[in-house]
Formats: sequence, C-alpha cells, structure tokens
Amino acid sequence: MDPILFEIKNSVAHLTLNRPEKYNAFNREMALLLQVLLDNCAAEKSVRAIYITGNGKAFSAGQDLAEVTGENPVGFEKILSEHYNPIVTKIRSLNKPVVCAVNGVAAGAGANIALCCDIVVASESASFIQAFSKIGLIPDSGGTYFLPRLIGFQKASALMMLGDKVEAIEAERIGMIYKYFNTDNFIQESVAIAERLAQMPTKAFALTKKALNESLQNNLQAQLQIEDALQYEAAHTEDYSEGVNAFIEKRKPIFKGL
Ligand code: LHQ
Repeated sequence: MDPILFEIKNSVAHLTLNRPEKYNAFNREMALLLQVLLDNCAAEKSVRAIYITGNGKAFSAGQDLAEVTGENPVGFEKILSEHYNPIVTKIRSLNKPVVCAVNGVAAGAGANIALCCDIVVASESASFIQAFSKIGLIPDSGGTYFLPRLIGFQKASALMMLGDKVEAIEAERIGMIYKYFNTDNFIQESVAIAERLAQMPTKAFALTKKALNESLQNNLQAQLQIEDALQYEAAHTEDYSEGVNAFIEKRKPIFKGL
C-alpha cells in the first residue's frame, strides 16, 4: 500500500497520508515520500495548489513510535534532520499554496506539519495534540516556531507542556487554524479552497509566502523593503496584467500562475 496517495485534479495536487491503521503515523518511507512529492509539486507546471489530508480516522499521529523502538530503530539523529525538518522547510519554501485539511486527530509531528501549511482547515471532529511531552520529548517539526506565533506564547507554552487536546472549534477560535467545517461538508469545503486558490494568481502567492516567511523575524523597515522588492516582481507577472485588464474591461480574470 502506498504510504501517500497522489492525484492531480483541477490543478490541485492531492496528497493523502495513507497508513490509516497506524493513524497515518510517519515512518521513514512516508516521510521520504512526502519530500519527493512536495518537490514534484513544486516542479510540475500543471499543479497550482497542494492539498494535504489523511486517510481514515486520523490526520497523523506524528512519528511512528514502533519505528523508534523496534529491533532496528531509525536513529533519532535522522528523524529530524532527514524527515521533519526538510518536510517543514519544503512546505514553507514551496512556490505554491499548501492547504492542509485536517480530517481527524493530528498529534506530535503530525500536528506541527499541519500547522506550518499556508491554510489549515479542519473537520469538526478533528483535534490537535502537542503529544511530545507525554513521551518526554520536546515539540519539533517547527512547533516551537509556529505555535507561539499563531496562538501566543502563553497558550503555546501550556499546550506544549500539558499536551492537552484542542478540538477543531477551539483551534479556530484561538487562531491555530483558519476554519473548521462541519464533518459532512468538510471534504467539499476544504477541496473548494484548494481549487479556488489554483485558479488565482499563484505566482503572487509564492511571493506572498516569501514575504510572510520573512515577516516572522523582520522589523517593520526591513519588511517594507521586502514588500517593495516582491511587489516589483509581482507587478511584472502576466497575472498582474491580466488582473488589471480584466478589472478595466469588467470581465473575470483568467490567471495562469505566470
Ligand atoms: C500509532 C501511533 C504512533 C504508531 C497511534 N505510532 N502507532 C521526533 C523525534 C524522535 C522520535 C519520536 O518522534 C518525534 C516526533 C513526534 O511526533 S513525537 C510524538 C509521537 N506521537 C505520539 O506520541 C502520539 C501517539 N498516539 C496517541 O497518543 C494516540 O494514538 C492518539 C491521541 C493520536 C489517538 O488516540 P486514539 O484515538 O485513542 O487511538 P489509538 O491510540 O487507539 O490509536 C489507533 C491506532 O493507531 C493504534 O493501533 P492498534 O493496532 O492498537 O489499533 C495505535 O497503536 C496506532 N498509533 N499513534 N505515533
């Protein structure tokens, strides 16, 4: 069984974590495959947006704990440097928008990989757990970077130490995720977001991602300069010409991501 299902539909690459009986826990095979698929999505011109979700009850329970405890455990030294750090780096630097549709529980590295995506939505039945403290680890996969910036230092600190479960409705309320959807509409609504993005000026999104990435550590003056440089690039895209012309001509723009 492929650990990740891959399909391109309506200009959206669908990546479905596919170890449902293990709650889509990450083993080495799945972590390495995700990196290859993210690279392919970046390179493939027909892909304009990426949609990541999980198969079955869970989004992902984080690291497959059987893999770090069995007969031939994957060394700790490899797990961050070869699995999670490259995944988070690839998602943040990917030149296309990444929607994470959290279909069920997201724990440990599973939660933090979800939270580094550009737009995170969840099913009403989903939940988020900083499960690391329960097994004596520290939050990884960018969690200590993104979570305090998303929900504030105090809440992040408490969730990381206590390991409390945050239900989707609360995750939306505190700004951890963009939105939650009723379980019945979740797939339809979340895919619609990715398909909508795929019809928009995706080159500008790549530049928006760059600006947002920089904003996480810049002061205002440095950030204004970044906006200046990136806006110059955006203003020289075909999509910008199309957007302005369509507005003047009172018609719907056709963006190509160029
Ligand atoms: C699993 C897992 C799992 C294997 C559920 N592995 N099978 C970095 C550095 C180095 C090493 C370690 O990791 C990391 C990064 C990390 O991600 S650390 C955090 C690792 N993740 C966890 O500690 C979460 C462990 N899982 C849970 O706490 C629960 O399973 C949650 C809260 C996710 C779901 O609870 P339930 O809904 O009660 O489901 P369950 O516990 O019954 O799990 C369902 C099945 O999935 C079960 O299999 P079984 O054959 O018994 O039905 C679990 O064994 C399996 N599973 N998580 N991480």
